[in-house]
Amino acid sequence: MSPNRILLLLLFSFLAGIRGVALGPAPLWPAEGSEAVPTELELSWEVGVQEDLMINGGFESGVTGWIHITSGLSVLEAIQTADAAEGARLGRLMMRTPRTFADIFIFQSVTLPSYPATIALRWKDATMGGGSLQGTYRVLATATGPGVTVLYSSTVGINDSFETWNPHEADLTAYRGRPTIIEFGMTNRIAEPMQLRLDDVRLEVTPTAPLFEVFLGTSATLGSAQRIYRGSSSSTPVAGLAPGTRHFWRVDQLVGTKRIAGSVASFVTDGEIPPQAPVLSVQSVEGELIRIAIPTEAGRTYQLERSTDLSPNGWLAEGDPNSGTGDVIVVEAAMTPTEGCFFRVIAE
Ligand SMILES: [Ca+2]
Repeated sequence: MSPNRILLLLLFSFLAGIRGVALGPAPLWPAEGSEAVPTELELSWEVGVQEDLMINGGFESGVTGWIHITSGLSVLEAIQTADAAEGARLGRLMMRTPRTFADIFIFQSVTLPSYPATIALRWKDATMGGGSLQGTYRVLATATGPGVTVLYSSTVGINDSFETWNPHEADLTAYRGRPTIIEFGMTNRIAEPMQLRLDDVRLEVTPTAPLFEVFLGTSATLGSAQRIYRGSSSSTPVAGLAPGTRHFWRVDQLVGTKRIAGSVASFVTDGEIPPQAPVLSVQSVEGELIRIAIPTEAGRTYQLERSTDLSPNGWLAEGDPNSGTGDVIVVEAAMTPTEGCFFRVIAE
């Protein structure tokens, strides 16, 4: 490693701290915002894979994040892609003036997470040269400890074409927990133009055997009181949920000593909210007149009944049924204070 690269490694290790917001598990079912979800169901999720460690790996923000040491030899730019499905732009690294035995390269320094995980580098490329055996193209990982690994290497020839993107994957698990330089470079052997196109460069950090904790409640605030599952499964059954009610849930992922919280998702259960039995209260008693307050819902009727002894067949209607208003209504009834009696309301 050249002194230049060591210095940059130190510099960018520290910038690496702004990256790496780990992703928590993603809900699979019910999907966020689902409605008419059964009140008995299996919640399921998938392991949270961290994918944001590279800066601008798709070159959609120009060449931001990519370090290009040029010495005037090469040009790095983000150019328009022909295929809209690939995003708007790709990265292009090319010789400015064809020269023999010239190195051109770009890199990023990334601190790979230290929790138990497999780490894969994925990218796709297309190369083009102006002569047969034009040069070599390689992808390297470098860190103190594991040293330099050639993740990929090939010859650049005249027959290469930009028509086809080549997808690649390389294992970086050995670099776990280390500040690592990931470099894409070419060496020219003959004085002909040479070009590398890159897109969708990303690191995927997949936790090894994570534990999950699942929280479920009817408020978006989910704490330990709402925890319904802890274990290594990717699903858990739940039953007896309130119908017609919005539920909130979240899955946290525990890897090593690290907790990675998922985002809160919500769904609405099927069915109507069952009507609540109204709770009566005595508003006032004046002589032989009692006023009873009944909380009501619009669209329902409320029939006050009275009994002197609470016997099952001893209840008698008191006045006419009252229509609910959505508010508290007050119903008056006559009673003899010295005898006492019981009131109830039948809501329909
Ligand atoms: Ca892109």
